[in-house]
Amino acid sequence: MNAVVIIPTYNERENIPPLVDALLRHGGVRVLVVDDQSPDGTGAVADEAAHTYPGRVDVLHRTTRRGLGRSYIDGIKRAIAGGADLICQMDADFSHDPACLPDLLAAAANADMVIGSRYVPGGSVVNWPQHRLLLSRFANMYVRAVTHLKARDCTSGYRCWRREALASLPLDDFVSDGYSFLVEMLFIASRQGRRIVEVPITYTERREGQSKMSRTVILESAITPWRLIATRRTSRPTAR
Ligand SMILES: Nc1nc2c(ncn2[C@@H]2O[C@H](COP(=O)(O)OP(=O)(O)O)[C@@H](O)[C@H]2O)c(=O)[nH]1
Ligand SMILES: [Mg+2]
Repeated sequence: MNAVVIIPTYNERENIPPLVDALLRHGGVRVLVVDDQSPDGTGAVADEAAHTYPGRVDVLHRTTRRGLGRSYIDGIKRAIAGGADLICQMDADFSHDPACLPDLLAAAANADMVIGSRYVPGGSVVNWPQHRLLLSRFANMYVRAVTHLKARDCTSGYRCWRREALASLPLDDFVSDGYSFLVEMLFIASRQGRRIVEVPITYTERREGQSKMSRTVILESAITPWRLIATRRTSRPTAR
């Protein structure tokens, strides 16, 4: 197996060393940290991890405008250029359990895109305050209602893609640059007729560091589904 896990980071210095240790226990897995010049020095901590695990940890230090979507675009391009067969996405904060990674990787044998899902049978959310859970449940209902996506967890950031499916997304034409990027990826993959499956995960609220969820993020997430259905009616797979 030849898999890369892309981890976007902004102020995650406490999380990166234990997360990298946990992920690299799985054979055939490499890690790509995409850091946005975190003021807390996450970039340097990730460089140390790269030094500890030569050839298995790579760090992309972004210097242009920060953003989750932009970070993923740069990371995905690097992962594809690096020849990975399976490319995963996960948060740095341990809300996505590294122990679930083999389930996602295994499910990619019969799917183009695998979603680590909180909202399928067997999935769950631990330690989230009521308002955060309601926001997430509402966001999913909203996205599904507007876009007609079938997935139960359209906003999950724990995912595994087969390389071809990811490489055929028109990354340079994406309309969202924040968290909505995740919904846009799923929407386009679905329009392209990709096989999308969900595997249950237990999502646990972060213990270290702080969430970057903000009003701007929520506003962009409210608008994006409408923009997607307005501008993406004709998306078809593009051979790359
Ligand atoms: N590179 C990069 N990573 C980001 C940015 N914003 C958030 N992240 C990372 O994206 C992941 C999810 O963010 P988080 O704050 O945990 O959001 P939440 O889980 O929705 O509360 C974490 O790994 C963050 O460090 C950003 O602007 N740039
Ligand atoms: Mg988080």
